[in-house]
Amino acid sequence: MNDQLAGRNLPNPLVKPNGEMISDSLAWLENRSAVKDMLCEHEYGHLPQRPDHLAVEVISTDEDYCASKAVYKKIRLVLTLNQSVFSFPVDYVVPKNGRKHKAIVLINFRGGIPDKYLPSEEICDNGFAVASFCYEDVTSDDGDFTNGVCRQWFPDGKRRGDAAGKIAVWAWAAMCVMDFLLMQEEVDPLNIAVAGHSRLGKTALLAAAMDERFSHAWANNSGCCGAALSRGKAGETIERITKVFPHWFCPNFARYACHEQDLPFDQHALLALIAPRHLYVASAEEDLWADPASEFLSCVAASDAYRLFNLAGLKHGDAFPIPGTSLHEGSIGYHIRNGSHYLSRYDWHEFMKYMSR
Ligand code: GTR
Repeated sequence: MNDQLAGRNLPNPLVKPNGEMISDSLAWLENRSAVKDMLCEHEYGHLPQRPDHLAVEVISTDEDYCASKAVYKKIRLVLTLNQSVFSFPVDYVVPKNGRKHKAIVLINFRGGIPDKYLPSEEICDNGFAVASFCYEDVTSDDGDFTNGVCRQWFPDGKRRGDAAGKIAVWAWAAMCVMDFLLMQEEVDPLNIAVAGHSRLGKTALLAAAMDERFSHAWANNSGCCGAALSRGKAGETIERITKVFPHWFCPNFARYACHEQDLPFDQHALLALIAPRHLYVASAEEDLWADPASEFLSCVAASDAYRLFNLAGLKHGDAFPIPGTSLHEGSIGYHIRNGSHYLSRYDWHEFMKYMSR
């Protein structure tokens, strides 16, 4: 594994720009904001400022959801930003047994429950609360920055080189859902995960890197500019992703198309920002566009930051894991399953097992 990593020529997030080595957890925590700034400046853009005020409007309540095992609330989060108001809907389901529950924020492709990516009954049966929102209810998945919440920040639709891309905006919205969950007394505030699949897996990683209130991050098949290393990556590359989805990133990121070696970091720096909290990366064997090997190696590389906290990071063997393998012992969890790009029941069950440990 070390040979494979050496071949990628990765910048070390534990070395400061002045060459000083970070060798303990305190120095790492002090340097975190510099690493965050670097990722924002060159790749995702700076996240907009937090709302001045957040209110919750309940649209409907079903006290008898799933044979009365759970409560299902449809709500709107009403955010005040510089004197204007923006709101978006959230679906919230919580088991009905008077206990405090671990919770998951799912950034989803669609609203409403259940959904093919959101098996709400099984999630409750495993003892979790879940709050999910549709990413396009926050802002559209295209280059138009004048709609949804983006209208507040980019009235003429123009962005500076380091301004938020859409991934940063969706991550910002996940942080607002975290604000909501922290107001729910049936939620355990120390066990709240952020999760997403594919482009929304990239988003979940950014949300957890930026917001330490998330105790767990789960990126499913997140690939390029998500969990996967950019240097030496197979499948989707920075050149391709910045051509097809330039709006996901800040304008500065286009510089690195075909020049990943010039980036002052690689994706394991994003993962390292989640240390010492729990990180979970899931790959699929046939998802070669995302490149499972680059997702796995990135977890191995990010483990250095966990070791500063005397944590193992990813506990793995000498070979690349084969499909059907789950590595659940460390503070970084990982699995690879058979099949293609998808957020499956298998993925949910493995993640919930990991988060229940
Ligand atoms: C693909 C994209 C990937 C991934 C995926 C998705 O087309 O190239 O980076 O994010 O979309 O979100 O479904």
